[in-house]
Amino acid sequence: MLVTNKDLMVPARKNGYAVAAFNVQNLESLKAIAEAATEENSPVIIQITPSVIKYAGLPYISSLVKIAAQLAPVPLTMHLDHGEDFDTASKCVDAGFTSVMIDGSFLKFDENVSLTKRVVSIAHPKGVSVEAELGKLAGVEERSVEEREAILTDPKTAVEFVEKTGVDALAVAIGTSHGAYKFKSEGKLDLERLKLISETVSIPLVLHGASSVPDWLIEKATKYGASLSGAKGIPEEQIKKAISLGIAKINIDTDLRLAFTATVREVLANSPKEFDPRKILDPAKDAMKEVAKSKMRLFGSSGKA
Ligand code: TD3
Ligand code: ZN
Repeated sequence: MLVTNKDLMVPARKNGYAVAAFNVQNLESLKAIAEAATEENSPVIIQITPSVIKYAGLPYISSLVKIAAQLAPVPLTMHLDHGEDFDTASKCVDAGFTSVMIDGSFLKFDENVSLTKRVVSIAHPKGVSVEAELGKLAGVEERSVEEREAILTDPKTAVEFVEKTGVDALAVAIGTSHGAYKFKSEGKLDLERLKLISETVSIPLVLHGASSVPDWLIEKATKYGASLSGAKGIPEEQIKKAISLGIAKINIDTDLRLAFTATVREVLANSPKEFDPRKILDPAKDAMKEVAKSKMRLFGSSGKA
């Protein structure tokens, strides 16, 4: 069934686990996630970025997610990830999304507040959840204290932002960034900052850029020809601590992409005579599913459907 992000995140924060939010691009990634959620008896957030809307087309991708939700025996949501402007969010609300993110993190505080409020004003009357972001997802290694303060989420401002906008979830910047190259040295989150935020902000908190980029995936991809030296993500222990401090939604894209393409490389390398796309994509879908299942277990959402 199709539910809202709020339906999934509020019990998660209350009970100390997090719901995985996985990005989908096509039939294979969607099936990987729906099957993972079914096998783990876990709720899951299916998210779509504006660039996927351009790639697949809104009617195609939203119809696929709706069918997946109808068929799945576990609760699924259809969420816009990093909605870039009011029009995109509004189109997704009209297309039946049950949650939208409006990412005004690049704007000045007051502009972020007013854009977010505008999205809340059209989403809430239709029962659609809204996620917003405060602070910037950028690497903070080797930066001065002042630079870090300008990038990471300020706990006092976070309370004010949530009160002024009425959002359902807040994405915080605590040292993560998107993609496979998050850190040069050891991967580390600003958990002290997260603790301060969660002491005063009671709505569910969201962790973007949360892929762990595990060595075994990099090794597999590299074995079959990928060039990914220097890739580094967030250690799983740090993720667990973040969940204990109020993170209730965790965005994962990179680890799924790595799992999928490493397997495509493996199949092509081992079966040079193969040219049936299904024979290449089905094992890749299964590899993606296994990574999704392991995230559900790590985040504690398995069995919570
Ligand atoms: O919002 N997302 C997914 C879309 C970003 C482009 O990949 C994330 O926060 C995912 O983060 P990660 O660590 O998987 O790149
Ligand atoms: Zn993100």
